[in-house]
Amino acid sequence: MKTGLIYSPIYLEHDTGSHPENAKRLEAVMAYLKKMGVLNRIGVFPPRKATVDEVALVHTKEYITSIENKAINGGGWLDMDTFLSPASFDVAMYAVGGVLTGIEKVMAGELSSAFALVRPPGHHAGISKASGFCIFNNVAVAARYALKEYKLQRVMIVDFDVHHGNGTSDIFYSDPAVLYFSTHQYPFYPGTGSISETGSGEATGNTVNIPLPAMSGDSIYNRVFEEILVPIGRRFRPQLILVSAGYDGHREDYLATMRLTVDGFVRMTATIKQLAGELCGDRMVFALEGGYATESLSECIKATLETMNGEVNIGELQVSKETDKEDADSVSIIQNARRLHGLA
Ligand code: OKP
Ligand code: ZN
Repeated sequence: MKTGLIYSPIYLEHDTGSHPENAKRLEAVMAYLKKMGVLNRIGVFPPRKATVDEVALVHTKEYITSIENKAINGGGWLDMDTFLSPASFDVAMYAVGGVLTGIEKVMAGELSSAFALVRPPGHHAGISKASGFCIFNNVAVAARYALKEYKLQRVMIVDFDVHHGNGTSDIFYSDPAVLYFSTHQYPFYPGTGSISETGSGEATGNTVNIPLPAMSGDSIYNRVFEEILVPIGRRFRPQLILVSAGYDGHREDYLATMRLTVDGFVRMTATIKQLAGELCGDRMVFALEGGYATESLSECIKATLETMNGEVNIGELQVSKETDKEDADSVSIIQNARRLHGLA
């Protein structure tokens, strides 16, 4: 079975001008996928629009209505970083809907996995708050939708965006049905995501933060995925894996200072795919979060799709070590996280 890409040019209509999170990102990605022949092998499916009731699985109706009204009145800034254009409410409903479309096709067995190439991103959005370029929390709504609509008991969210997904983390902090795993540069925007945030009540242990020092690269991320994500996933036994796929940890990205290369993203994707194969019949849905250097963003997404679709020979990949900072700091973070989460 195949991987599908969920995309529509409607996503270009969230008009943020020259903001780093702008329409050129997806234009560049689609042009590159086309030029490189990827779209001959991976089908493109249009997203549906999410309903207000679906978005309200996470967000308050008051918040949803306030965004709709602000857009009707011409839009404006929602916080210091987050812009709403007149079309942005509709586009944001399609961004949530894109991830829901991916879930529907994967759950129906029409696709083995899906990548929702959406904007605006979602992982900083809280139940009644836009922030960090995010309006609605696309992946969080998708997790709740999958639990409800398909009567699942356990969904795992893997967030490899370079920023901590504080919105997603807050939403599921005490929800035992959702395991939230995040790697992120730390200390860094938005400031949350320390290793000691592990969830609360019945969900204690179901929030797994791996805060990494600036300049971390392929080898340290690979160790984190093999030594922490794999055993955490096997213990939690998700029935579906959702991925907040942000590419701003790439070494060329100008919003952060990590050192990942395309091969690093391939390895992370391959590890997630291996877990999905072992635990949940391959079912995984990726949704775009960050990634602002359009050239590396395009290369990373191409490589992610090819890896998801089983076209990459993982055995031949080298983990580049030269420039990585795999120092005492990051090694001790892995050891501390393993101990804290009962893996060592
Ligand atoms: C969105 B995503 C201080 C700088 C804030 C916001 C970054 C949002 C990133 N005002 N920068 O996670 O890629
Ligand atoms: Zn980010």
